[in-house]
Amino acid sequence: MIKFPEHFMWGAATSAPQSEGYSLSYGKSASTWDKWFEMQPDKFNSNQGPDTASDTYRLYREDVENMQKIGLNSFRTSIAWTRLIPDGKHVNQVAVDFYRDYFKCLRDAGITPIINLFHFDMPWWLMEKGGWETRESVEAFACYAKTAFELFGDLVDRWTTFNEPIVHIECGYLTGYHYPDIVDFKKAVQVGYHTLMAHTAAVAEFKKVKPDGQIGIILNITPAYAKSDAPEDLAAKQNADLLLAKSFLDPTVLGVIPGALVTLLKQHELLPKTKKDDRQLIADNCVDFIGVNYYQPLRVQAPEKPQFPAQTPGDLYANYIWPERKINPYRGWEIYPEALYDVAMMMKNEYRNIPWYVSENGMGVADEERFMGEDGQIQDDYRIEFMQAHLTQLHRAIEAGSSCFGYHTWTFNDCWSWLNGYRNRYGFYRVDLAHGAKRAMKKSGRWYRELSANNGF
Ligand code: BGP
Repeated sequence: MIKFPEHFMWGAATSAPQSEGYSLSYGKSASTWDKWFEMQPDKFNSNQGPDTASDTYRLYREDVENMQKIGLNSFRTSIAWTRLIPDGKHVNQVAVDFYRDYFKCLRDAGITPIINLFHFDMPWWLMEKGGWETRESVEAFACYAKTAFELFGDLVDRWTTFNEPIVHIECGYLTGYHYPDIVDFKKAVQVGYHTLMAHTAAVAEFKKVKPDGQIGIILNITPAYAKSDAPEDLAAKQNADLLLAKSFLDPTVLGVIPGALVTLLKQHELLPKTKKDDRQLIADNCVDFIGVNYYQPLRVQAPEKPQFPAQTPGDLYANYIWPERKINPYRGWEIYPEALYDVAMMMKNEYRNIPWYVSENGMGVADEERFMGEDGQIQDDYRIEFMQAHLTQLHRAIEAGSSCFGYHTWTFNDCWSWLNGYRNRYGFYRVDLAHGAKRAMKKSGRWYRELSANNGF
């Protein structure tokens, strides 16, 4: 039997925009998702917009009971900035009451809340001023963060600033999956820089408001795997590592932006606008822990005909499909549990063995009703196998000394997934949208209860 360390965190993650619903009710203002859906509903799978989330706003008490039934001892969700401070200035008391009761319910049930501040949900009022493109966003985020720490700091000890900052940068400014849906490498870098400074400013506020708490950031990282040892492929790997992993890991854990990243951006005329004191602020505000979201490895090769200076990241590295890969056909993502070992060892060997946890890992599958047994339960054995394979690699890394303190799956209830709506399901509980978002435990939920009770499998 594989046993995990004492007090290991067994949990699951979601986000406010994907779970709460009531996206424009109870005083909440629009985020870019609400506006984008209003402007271009056809972009969204089955016309499912952000209002079609899993109704957690209404059902959170039942959800907390359901968490207990599958043995969760910890849970991550986020606060919707647009619910808490709808106009950027005034706190919405209805939101305060909701989040306080939600977090209190979690604590009373023995479930440690980990609360995140930004999960791709940019307020529309700020987007109208340029969103993360403008430096004003840094101060606005710091003010929101401080407010949240003050309002909920007595109930929440562990906080994170951003979920996967690379994703809103790439998807919004390079690949068209998030608003504003443009392709502009230079703006993408500036957006990334302001996101980093917003994170840094929030950590600085946290240290003042809640010095006894712990703050981290959630990153989607793995080391990049090069197609071959040819120098061009290795250069592509280095570029990908710098842009996608080290860009946030180095400043947040080690307190410095890597010199090689600055050189690369300079060569390609992509350096962002900065302020004099930024470097010191970064150095002074490292995180206490890291969350690693891991779904698929990053495989790269040298780009075929790169432009100089680079117009997109595709001029610095190209994606590579490993011929032997195993794939989740619904999501199109490679399944490669070994990378979890590699990222764990990277945290140990290159990032001062900082405490970290797996903050998301999971498998999205379409049309899961195909797997419904006679008793009405979804028999999602594929998901159990997926978790077992990843946990085996994680355990190997812990045995080798990596400081991993927990494992959270994506996700607890089936939830809304951006442009993909409800196509792929990830939850331990099925959500029946046709019947008032009714929840039903899948086989994986039962398995997770055993896992958590035995602290291993
Ligand atoms: C992560 C995000 C989540 C979630 C998950 C699954 O990158 O943090 O918000 O959506 O991926 O991916 P998807 O929903 O695109 O299938």
